[in-house]
Amino acid sequence: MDQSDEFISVKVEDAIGIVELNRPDVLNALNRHMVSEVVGAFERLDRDESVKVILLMGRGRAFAAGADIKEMAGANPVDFELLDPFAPWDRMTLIKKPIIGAVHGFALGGGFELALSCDLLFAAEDARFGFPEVNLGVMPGAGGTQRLTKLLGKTRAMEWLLSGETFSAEEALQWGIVNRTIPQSLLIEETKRFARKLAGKPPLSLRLIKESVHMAVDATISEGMKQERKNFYLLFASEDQKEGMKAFVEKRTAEFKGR
Ligand code: CO8
Repeated sequence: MDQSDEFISVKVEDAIGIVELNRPDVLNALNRHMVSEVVGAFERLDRDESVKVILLMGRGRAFAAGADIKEMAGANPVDFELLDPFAPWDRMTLIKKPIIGAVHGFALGGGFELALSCDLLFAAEDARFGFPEVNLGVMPGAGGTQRLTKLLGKTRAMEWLLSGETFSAEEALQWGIVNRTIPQSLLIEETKRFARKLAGKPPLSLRLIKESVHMAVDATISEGMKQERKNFYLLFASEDQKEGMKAFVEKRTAEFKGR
């Protein structure tokens, strides 16, 4: 889609914007430029009206084995302050369309954080997740300590973050980190099938449901309920609400326009 992308490839297929991490020689280790490309692609796909859902996957034998250690090794705090490497990560939280991550092989460190930035995660049965930063004398920096703890609770998050050990797709499923596990050979096919299902839904509903669910993670129940109600009211200003309810009454399939 954008010829200037060096470390990712992007295409649109059946209303699904597919972003593929493309540094397989280093297990898709995320350098700064690559993270900017991923977020730039998400933003373009978010603006593209022909795209309803975004899918993120990795080429080669891993989803992503973490931030690029070779790029980071010589950094100092002043470099970080000036380069502001987490600014693109912050922009990721502003994407309105659902992002589905399809994870196979390793999702470690920054790669796991990228997976946790997705709205839904489908994992190949061989996938392995973990935060090995502790073994390098550092720690997660793109939300890992916060997101893992919200998902698993303090007890398990402490164990995995302090030990740096990896866990399996099956464990990730049991703990609610991934939505489902799929045999590796079927991962992309099954994830696309689910993405196509979402792509048939009214886009405004998807957008406001996503916003409301994210609100629930950070806000108090009463703040979240207020936001949910406003979003519910807002959808009654859409043509898709009129069409969706009319189609139900007329016993036909609705044709949604995203307005
Ligand atoms: N950075 C740079 N290169 C990497 C990385 C990485 N994270 N992971 C793998 N590679 C490279 C290897 O150096 C190797 O390159 P080469 O062929 O040139 O030697 C190639 O990928 C293949 O790797 P291996 O030969 O090691 O493959 P194995 O199957 O033997 O092992 C492992 C796979 C277990 C995944 C192993 O590669 C490994 O331990 N990788 C590092 C995992 C790690 O520590 N990740 C955390 C990095 S720190 C981090 O993510 C901090 C996040 C902070 C915020 C995010 C900002 C973007």
